[in-house]
Amino acid sequence: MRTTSTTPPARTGVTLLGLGAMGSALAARLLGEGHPVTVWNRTPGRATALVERGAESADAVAEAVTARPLIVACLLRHPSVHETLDPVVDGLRGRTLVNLTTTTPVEARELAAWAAGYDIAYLDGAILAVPAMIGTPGAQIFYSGSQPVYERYRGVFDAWATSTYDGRDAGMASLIDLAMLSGMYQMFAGFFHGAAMVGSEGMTAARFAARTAPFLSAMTNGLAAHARVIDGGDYTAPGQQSLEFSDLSHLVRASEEQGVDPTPIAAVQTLISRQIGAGHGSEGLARVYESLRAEAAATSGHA
Ligand code: FVH
Repeated sequence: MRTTSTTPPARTGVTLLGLGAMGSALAARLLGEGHPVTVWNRTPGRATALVERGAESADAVAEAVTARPLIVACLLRHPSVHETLDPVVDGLRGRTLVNLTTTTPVEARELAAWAAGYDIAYLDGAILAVPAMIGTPGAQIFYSGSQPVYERYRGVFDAWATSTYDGRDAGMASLIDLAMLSGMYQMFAGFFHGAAMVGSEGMTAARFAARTAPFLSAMTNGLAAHARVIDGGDYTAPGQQSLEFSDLSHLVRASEEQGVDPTPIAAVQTLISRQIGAGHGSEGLARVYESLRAEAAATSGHA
């Protein structure tokens, strides 16, 4: 098969920095797919099983970053990336860094700018999977930043998960990831609150989960309709549940009457009350979105 200069070799050599639960899973998957892999971890002793499967273990991070053309960081948070790479940045010049460490969008953009200053091709990534899912169709990894890097190393990325490229803004993958996780954890908080409410009368969380899971799953069918209203900006359009109808003070009261902390549902009621108080009671529930954007814009300049 004729290869072009942009076609990576059949099996790309990869350096994996960070052999925690996720980094180890990423390295193991690449080994299983026949990629040459060099691994490094701050605390020695985490590479044994991977070396037995054929990985090269680098004692020093300076050795690790010069061992392969593609360097993947799977550390802990933003500071750990700089702590690891700042001392060896000269070895990274002209190479490619894919950062799968969880960072905020602003931190991802900072790393992209830092990389550009040292002629390092940079792609940020956000993993939506637990380690055991790596290599299975259910795993997702979002990428943003250098599109040439994304296209050049798709063979590596697709070995790990279903890959999505979210554009040249290096912060976008992280933003989408954290926004989705925000919805997930608020759903979990709602479940924990509901379980506490029924638990106050002796219903087990398991029985409540069996009742509420199908309901919550069905309610996600309404997200697209809310999205159409938000994107269209017309909260007066017919067919919406009004904010007044959505007043949740009775849910807050019921929680308190059961002796259950109403914090999760009280937060939603606060958002609804804010819109009603501003005179939008007859408009659709989705107008809560405008409160959330207004608050953010007031403090971070994203008007
Ligand atoms: N595990 C998961 O389910 C989630 C799924 C979604 C994405 N996350 C993110 O992946 C990054 C790594 O997560 P992890 O599960 O591998 O985390 P740990 O098992 O705690 O391993 C952390 C590794 O990072 C190294 N490390 C921490 N601080 C530093 C530092 N200052 N300098 C250098 N390395 C550092 C740590 O090394 P050591 O403690 O063994 O010496 C581990 O290799 C993470 O961003 C998740 O949010 C996983």
